[in-house]
Amino acid sequence: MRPRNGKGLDIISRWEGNPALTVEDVPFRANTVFNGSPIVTRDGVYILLRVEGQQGGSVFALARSKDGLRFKVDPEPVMLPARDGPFADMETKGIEDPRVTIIDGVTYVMYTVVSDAGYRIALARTNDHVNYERMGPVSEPGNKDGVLFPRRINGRYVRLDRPIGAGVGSIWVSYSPDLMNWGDAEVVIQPRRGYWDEFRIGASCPPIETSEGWLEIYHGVKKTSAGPIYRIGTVLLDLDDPAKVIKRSVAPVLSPRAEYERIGDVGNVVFACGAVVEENGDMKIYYGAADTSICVALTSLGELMSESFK
Ligand code: BMA
Repeated sequence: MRPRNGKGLDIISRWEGNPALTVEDVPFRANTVFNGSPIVTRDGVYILLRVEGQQGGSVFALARSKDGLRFKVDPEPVMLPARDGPFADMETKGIEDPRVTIIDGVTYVMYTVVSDAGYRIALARTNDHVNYERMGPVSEPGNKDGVLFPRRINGRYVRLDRPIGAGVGSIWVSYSPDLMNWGDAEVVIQPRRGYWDEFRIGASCPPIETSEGWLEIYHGVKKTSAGPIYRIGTVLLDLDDPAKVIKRSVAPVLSPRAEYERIGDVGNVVFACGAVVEENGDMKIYYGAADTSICVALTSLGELMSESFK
């Protein structure tokens, strides 16, 4: 099927220059680049990228752009798995899927650390996008897809995450006084039987504040006889109580259709880790395609809010 650019098939449109970044754009030896999170800076839009090395584990690299579309990757990775100190045992198999959130002017990265003992969520912060200070692990093993809300709610920091409980992957919310100790967890949404997100779901982008609620762009997985299909959907959460769901997209907003989403190390995957909303409401969603490249989807906040909840 010839992929069309948007309407009729998907709610959001693919940038015509996709894939925006492939391993050919990475100036050091690597296998793939995917699942990156954007950061709006004074100098343009950067993306903190997951780059998988040829040995199999992932590191983070920084790509910089003026326009949010055409990126140049820094010559060296900015964050490598810790090889000594307290974090080394947690990161033996790499660091994955960074999600960047700025809270009170501080840039935080929630990411997944992977070791033989399992995966868990960790937190780091940076002043310059190049040097990262590890703050610590912030979950038990068996939890990933941690995304921080960009402000406190009722005095507490808030995050969404995806603990695997009884084999079921649902999106949960939890709260913290200090970003390190988390509790009062509640389930927010669960996989829906018979839907595109029936097998497993997880938070994707850090929640976006709108006048109607927190817009969360999440991923949903359906198992098929040919393997899983990862798609992108939306859910709107109450501004004061994000465990309360206002609306959830019935259909996905983006499904793998383009060749670069269908074919790659893990085919049939679109996996967002962040989005940028510009002053005029235009929106760019950054997603990994087939665990092999970084792509951009274009929409506007108004379009996404009106189309995805129909
Ligand atoms: C998820 C995450 C992502 C990955 C996706 C598809 O579980 O690990 O990093 O893109 O699977 O392989």
